Amino acid sequence: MLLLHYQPVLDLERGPVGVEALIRLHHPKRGVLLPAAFSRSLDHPTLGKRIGRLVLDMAMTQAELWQRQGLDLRISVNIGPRHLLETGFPGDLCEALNAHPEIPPSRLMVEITETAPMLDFQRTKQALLACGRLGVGVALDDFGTGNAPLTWLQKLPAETVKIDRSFVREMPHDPRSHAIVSGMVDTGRMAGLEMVAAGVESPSQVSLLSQMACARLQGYAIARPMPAEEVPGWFRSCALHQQWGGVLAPLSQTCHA
Ligand code: G
Ligand code: MN
Repeated sequence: MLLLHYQPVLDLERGPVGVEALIRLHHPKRGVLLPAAFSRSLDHPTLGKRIGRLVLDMAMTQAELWQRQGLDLRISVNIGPRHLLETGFPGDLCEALNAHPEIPPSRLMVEITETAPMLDFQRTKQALLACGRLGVGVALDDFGTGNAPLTWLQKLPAETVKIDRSFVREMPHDPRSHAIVSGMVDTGRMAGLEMVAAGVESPSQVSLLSQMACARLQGYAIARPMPAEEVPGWFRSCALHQQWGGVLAPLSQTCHA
């Protein structure tokens, strides 16, 4: 059975801002499996699209449940290249939004990796423009690795960029990774983009990112992906902390899931 876990994104100045929906498979014998264990199904020509539609609907249904509990969360959904590049993708997005009218489209964000623009740049651009027309946000995920050129920052209609965890991981002990992250954060800020550092695992990474004024963080240092029912409690306990800048110690004691 497919299920979603949710990983919070923390803004060091404003507190927690949203969650990313992460797909998992509940295997009767092997327990909860990560996407790598069933990537063939996710990439499958027809199954990939069906899973994508299901995930959109599950995430929106969950957002609606949280909203009824007074929790207005921005929710990010990872969209695979097969689904994004289908002509029916904007229609699927529209359907998911229409099925959950209580959730404003701006609360939904679509995350895409480099694969879709590498396969078909123009079509990716059209799909992302369609997201924008619907009022849905767009994030470029795992940014900076593989073949993601800076032209994409220039030409793709995205307002959020997620800095790949490989740079964040090396940053404390590798000056080049530090320089790359710092450069990406500055470039993003000057371009009016919202920069999110992904895979933040340690207090030293948090303090370096905070010094660079990269306010949005996601990773084990903030919270591990968690089942939906744990999310309201996590947000409540985090709301008790008014000061976020560099305060990972109290954060990890109370908010670490
Ligand atoms: O590329 P994307 O951001 O969609 O990947 C999310 C995946 O990364 C999830 O499967 C999640 O479990 C994992 N993840 C989340 N936070 C961390 C982290 O701090 N470190 C590492 N190594 N993996 C993480
Ligand atoms: Mn993602």
